[in-house]
Amino acid sequence: MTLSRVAIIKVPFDLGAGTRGASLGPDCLLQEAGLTDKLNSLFVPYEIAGEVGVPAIAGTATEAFDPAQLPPNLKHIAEVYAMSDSLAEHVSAAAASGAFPLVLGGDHSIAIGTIAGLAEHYANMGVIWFDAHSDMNTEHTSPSGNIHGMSLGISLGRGYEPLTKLRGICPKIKPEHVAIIGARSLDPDEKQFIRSLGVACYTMHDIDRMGIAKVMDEVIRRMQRETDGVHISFDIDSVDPREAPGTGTPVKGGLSYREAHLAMELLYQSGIATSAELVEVNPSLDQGLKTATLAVELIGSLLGDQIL
Ligand code: 5AB
Ligand code: MN
Ligand code: MN
Ligand code: MN
Repeated sequence: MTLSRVAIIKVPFDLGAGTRGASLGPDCLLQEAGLTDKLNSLFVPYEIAGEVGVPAIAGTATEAFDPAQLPPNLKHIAEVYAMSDSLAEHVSAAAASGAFPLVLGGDHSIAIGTIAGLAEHYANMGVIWFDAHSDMNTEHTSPSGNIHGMSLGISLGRGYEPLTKLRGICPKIKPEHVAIIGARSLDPDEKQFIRSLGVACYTMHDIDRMGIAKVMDEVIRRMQRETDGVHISFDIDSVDPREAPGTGTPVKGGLSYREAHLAMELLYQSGIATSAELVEVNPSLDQGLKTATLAVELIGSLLGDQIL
């Protein structure tokens, strides 16, 4: 991993989720839960390279689509669109500077902008998507209308066109370069889509059977063969709610504390990661700083914190 410099981009945005509060994530992680201290202790050079909050929605959004023609079931689409466009710009600039972009959410809709910015630099980017969910709904299949449940599908070119075509490249990533890890709550149409595209989806069933080490070895080897960069999109709800209660859509039966850490440690050792984002920590639902602290520790493991 080229860790010359980590460019942290804060995204205090939670309008893609059904529950408010993930917007408190970036500051909670950096300050209260000690991410800046962690990076200092690891001697990882970093800078705060930008912040994208809830944008003023005049302008950008209305150029891309006619608000009068909006399909239903896309909650806060104008804000999500404007945030994604601005975030893509920040991430693209960070990647262009040679830094390792580290995006702190925020809800998982922010992956639309992160991946859009990265796609300007990688023709065959791999994405490892740690999540209890697959986030592959569209406005036609979503049971909630919450865009954080659509971001991986949108990056694969499926869904609302102004978002799939954001900044020109569509699709941003190819199905054969994606691996979902930790899935245990998939909507019926998402299952169909995963099967029809042949997306590698390591469910909790697979992890129980194979062990997380074998799963990671398989994913890492494939990424090394077939991709020119690898983005780690880590939804904290991939981890079991006993360890990560502070999140808006918890699902029991998730990754254990050590499984999550081992996955990050193996990624660090492989050196394949070129960017990362940590999403869906909701400090207002947390038990103290339990979930935020876990998130900081996992980022540490991804960036080189080792037991010995
Ligand atoms: B998350 C659900 N599939 O679409 C939907 O936390 C949940 O970013 C989405 O993974 C969860 O509303 C989105 C039921
Ligand atoms: Mn997610
Ligand atoms: Mn999730
Ligand atoms: Mn969630």
